[in-house]
Amino acid sequence: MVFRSDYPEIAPLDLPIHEAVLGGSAAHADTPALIDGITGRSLSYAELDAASRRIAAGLAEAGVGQGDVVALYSPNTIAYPAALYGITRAGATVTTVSSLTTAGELAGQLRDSRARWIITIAAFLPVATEAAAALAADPKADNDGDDTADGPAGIVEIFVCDQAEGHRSLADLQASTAPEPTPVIDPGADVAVLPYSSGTTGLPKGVMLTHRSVATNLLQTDAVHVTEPGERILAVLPFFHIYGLTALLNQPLRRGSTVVVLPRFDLEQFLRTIQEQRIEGVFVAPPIALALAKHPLVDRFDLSSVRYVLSAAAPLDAELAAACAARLGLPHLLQGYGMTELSPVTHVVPISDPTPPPGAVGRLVPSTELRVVSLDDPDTDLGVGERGELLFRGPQVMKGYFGRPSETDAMIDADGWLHTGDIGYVDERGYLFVVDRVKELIKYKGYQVAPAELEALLLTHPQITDAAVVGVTGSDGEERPKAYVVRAFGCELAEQEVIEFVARRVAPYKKVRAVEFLDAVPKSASGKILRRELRARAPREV
Ligand code: 4UW
Repeated sequence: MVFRSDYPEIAPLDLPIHEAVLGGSAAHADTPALIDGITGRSLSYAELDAASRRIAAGLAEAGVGQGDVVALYSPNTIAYPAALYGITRAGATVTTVSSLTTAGELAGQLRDSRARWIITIAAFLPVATEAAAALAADPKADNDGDDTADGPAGIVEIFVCDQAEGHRSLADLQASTAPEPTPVIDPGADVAVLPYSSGTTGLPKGVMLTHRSVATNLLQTDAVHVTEPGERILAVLPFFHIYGLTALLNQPLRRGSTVVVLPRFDLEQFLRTIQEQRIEGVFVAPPIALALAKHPLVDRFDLSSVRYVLSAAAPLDAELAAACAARLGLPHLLQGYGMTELSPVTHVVPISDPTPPPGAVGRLVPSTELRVVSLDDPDTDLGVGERGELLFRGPQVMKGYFGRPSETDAMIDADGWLHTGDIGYVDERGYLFVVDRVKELIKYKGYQVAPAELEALLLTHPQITDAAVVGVTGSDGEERPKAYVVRAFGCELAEQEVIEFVARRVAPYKKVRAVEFLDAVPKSASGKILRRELRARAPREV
């Protein structure tokens, strides 16, 4: 059976994302759009709108135009959205980069996305320039695995949001006297954002989200969860990830809310900011819910302004959610479910439901269809209460993976259903429960870790002949990457050496947290790693 949303159908929102988000900003021109949670500096809606327009003019003058890709590589700052919407106003696509990235990872994303400009901050210049230099040294912009370069390689210019010797800043771009560009954007075809996700298998890939899919998903989410004009929400989850980009920027800025920005998670700072800024809406991933439920510091702050806490991006234990809610004096925690490839939202627990079932990730947003199919026979559709793989169809399904048609076809079938690799069931009230994953993806604190990426890296070690990485869930409920490694004959490689080898080369959240040595990695006849077998071997031991 096909599960359909109970909410009335909506028409697609055919607007560029900067219009969908800032088009109504004149109605709350003087309201603070963003407040820096540490310095207290703020930017009004009028200032944000004007800054994004001038940045677009400056970028266009610098050569950025329609069809170009600009990498936005910055922690959360109040300047981030001005840069983001400045890029889209210039008609270009934004590829968002993890602020924890290494130079090697950044070079890979720049090359794959064919980004030719970087907007970063002064503190990140060493990594950005090293990545740009790596590209210049190897100019072959091969995006499709063949031997021919696919397009112009190399970074034209690196801008900074703040100030740095030898680099133009956002202020310099805003000082441009060039006219604001007027690209003709086709919302259904043109790609607004290109975040990276490994999806169900393999390496991180550029997820093409059109203006229409991102804008329409904002409307879809409105049915279940609305932030109010003037409402203060806390933005500590990273803007580069689709959860932060949507829940902390696009959605609240569209509604005229005030986004209080923190650059990273520090529990004391987080709690103090909630108290001082009288935060009403808090968006978290499960590790923050855990801290809120258990950490003694929480009692020292006045958190009475908080009206709701919403958790998403990784499984949240129902008891932990209840403990967190009770501590904050809330009736329950809200949850949402989404995926980069789904722009990202399909389910949210409605803020208006006084009694959502514990553990549920939400109800279907409008104009979205869900099928639950048997794991044994994908042609068999399952009904209420039955567990299977979740398939979605709707306007929020991505356009595809950039430059990877076969990976796109493996993810979205001929009838338009996107296969998530998640296992779940729908209860009799229409609430979705996510119970497991059939895909390789590991989630560490809500961040994506692609096993294939770590396996490829491990295989570059001269003393490793084979490797497999799986997620193992610890007694605290947190999933962590664990490597199973086959050592070259006669080698004495130790666990710590493997951990350090990986740690030096990847963003901190991708670190391997445990290593076990094997004689052989278990594989199927076709050579696929039997990940379930490895996961079953080591439950709860990391
Ligand atoms: N419970 C269990 C959940 C849950 C979950 C996601 O990194 P990605 O591609 O994307 C995200 C997006 C999260 C998101 C959810 C709802 C929402 O409102 C919002 O923004 C407004 C953003 O995490 O990882 C996708 C994968 O993460 C897992 C699941 O495996 C999914 O395929 N996941 N939410 N509540 N698991």
